[in-house]
Amino acid sequence: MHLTAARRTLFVSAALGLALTSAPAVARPAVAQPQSMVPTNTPVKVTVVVDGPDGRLFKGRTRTQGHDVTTATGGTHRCDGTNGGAHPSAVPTPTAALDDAARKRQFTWDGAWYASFDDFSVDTIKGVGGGGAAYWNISVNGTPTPVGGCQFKLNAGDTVAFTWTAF
Ligand code: B12
Repeated sequence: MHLTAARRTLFVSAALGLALTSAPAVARPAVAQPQSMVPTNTPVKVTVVVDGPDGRLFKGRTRTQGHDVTTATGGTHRCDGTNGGAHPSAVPTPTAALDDAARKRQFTWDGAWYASFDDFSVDTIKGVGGGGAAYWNISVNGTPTPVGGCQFKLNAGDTVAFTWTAF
């Protein structure tokens, strides 16, 4: 039988459509993200504890990420783990967590800025300082941090403690 050009086109199109719809789905290979593109400063929930000379001054869960911090004595500086080149990209940090808890629960803290460490020293919390006899120790999950509070990376669920500690 003789097929017209139009019929032939229709037939070929239908056959092609059927072939395409019945073709098995091809899984796309997972594309690995370069390390530099993985977001590291996603907000995390941590517990912030402040223990003073006469007992607990604060304990609370705080949502935090690395951010610029402003203190009366030290001014405004980044506090996101890139301080001192500690981390290649921004991360949540202990001092930023203290800052977030203080803002949320409306208590004060202060700290001097040390350009030599590219970090704040946490000097007073809720008006309590060391008075030359003590300092605010920073620990994460019970271990004192080997670096200042803007250089250490916090992970979700961590407990960061600021503990008034006599010399
Ligand atoms: C003595 C000392 C302290 C004393 C300082 C007060 C005092 N009465 O002397 C105290 C006990 C308070 C202290 C605390 C801490 N320290 Co300290 N400290 C030192 C040490 C051994 C000597 C500093 C010194 O006297 N320098 C000589 C003077 C003339 O110079 P200065 O610039 O005026 O010194 C001042 C600063 O160093 C400042 N300071 C001391 N420690 C720290 C830490 C940070 C992050 C900042 C910003 C400032 C600061 O206090 C000094 C006196 O005013 C150094 C080690 C070293 N070799 O430098 C570590 C050192 C500076 N400390 C260090 C650390 C990690 C801390 C803490 C964060 C520990 C913690 N997990 O709690 C805390 C700070 C917490 C906070 N509240 O912010 C690290 C800093 C590393 C870094 N890259 O951040 C160092 C280098 C030790 C180390 N691990 O190698 N410290």
